[in-house]
Amino acid sequence: MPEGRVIRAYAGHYYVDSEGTTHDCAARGRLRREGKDVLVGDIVSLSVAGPGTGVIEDVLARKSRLSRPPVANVDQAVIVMACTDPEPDLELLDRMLVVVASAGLGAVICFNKIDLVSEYASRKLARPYRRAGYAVVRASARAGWGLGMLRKALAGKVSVFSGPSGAGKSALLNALEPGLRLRCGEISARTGRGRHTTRYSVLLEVGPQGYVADTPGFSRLDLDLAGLRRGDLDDFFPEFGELRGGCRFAGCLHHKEPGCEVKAAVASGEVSSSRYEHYVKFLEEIIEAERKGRRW
Ligand SMILES: Nc1nc2c(ncn2[C@@H]2O[C@H](COP(=O)(O)OP(=O)(O)OP(=O)(O)O)[C@@H](O)[C@H]2O)c(=O)[nH]1
Ligand SMILES: [Mg+2]
Ligand SMILES: [Zn+2]
Repeated sequence: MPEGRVIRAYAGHYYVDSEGTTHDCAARGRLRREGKDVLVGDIVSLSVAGPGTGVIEDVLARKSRLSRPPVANVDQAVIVMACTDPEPDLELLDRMLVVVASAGLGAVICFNKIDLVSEYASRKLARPYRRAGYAVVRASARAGWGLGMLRKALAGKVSVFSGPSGAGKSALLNALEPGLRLRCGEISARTGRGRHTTRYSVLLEVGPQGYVADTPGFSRLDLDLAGLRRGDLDDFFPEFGELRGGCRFAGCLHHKEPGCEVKAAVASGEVSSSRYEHYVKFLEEIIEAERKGRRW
């Protein structure tokens, strides 16, 4: 039985990409009775009924499931920050990196609008993240720079674009896939932001076997760190990784403890002080949330 990926769901129709064709499918009633809903992003098995039509027979196990937007099997978030206009919000970027990693997803950082700043400035922004081991793309949707790298990062994966309004998420998608401009317009017209009918999402095919959800993932609502434990936060700062072994105390939070190797690396400039400041801010937030949680 062929398998395919649900790229769009609308009013009981599921559009399934399988073997190079998009099939307009219904779902077997049995699936609903078994409590199996079909989400955009799902891998399904289908029986082909006629040319371009079929029936979804089963939903394969999901790797992940996002609720906003509702998409299954997302592999990674592409976090887009403008180098300027609007000014980059590095605290938001670092927070998103923690949230994305704790959701089990990969991250790609895209510093966009490099056409508006000096090369020195955009490299300076990217450096701490490159050094921490993140995949970083410096791009300009306007000038068409960095698109090859971005396309490569999207290939073969399901991605959501995240980042503040005005960073250039839509512009980048349109630059990546010129045919999208129309489809994007069409989709946003039909989704109509203000209406209450926005309960479906669409995957857009970008590059070879790459899919991007049309709705930005991770709104500010999803960026609460309260679910994390204080001792786990440093797992999500990859540049702390090997240093941690050198801290004097096992379970060092790299905050007020003496003999902390992470703090020493911040002092020597090896670890970015901006990244460390955000770590401390998040840590204090988590500790505060743990305190509140304990009060009853
Ligand atoms: N100079 C320059 N302008 C850009 C670039 N990318 C996007 N813009 C402009 O920045 C503005 C915002 O871009 P959008 O793509 O709409 O931003 P967005 O991230 O999709 O914003 P929301 O949909 O509100 O979340 C638009 O006026 C774009 O033309 C770029 O690389 N360089
Ligand atoms: Mg947009
Ligand atoms: Zn430490």
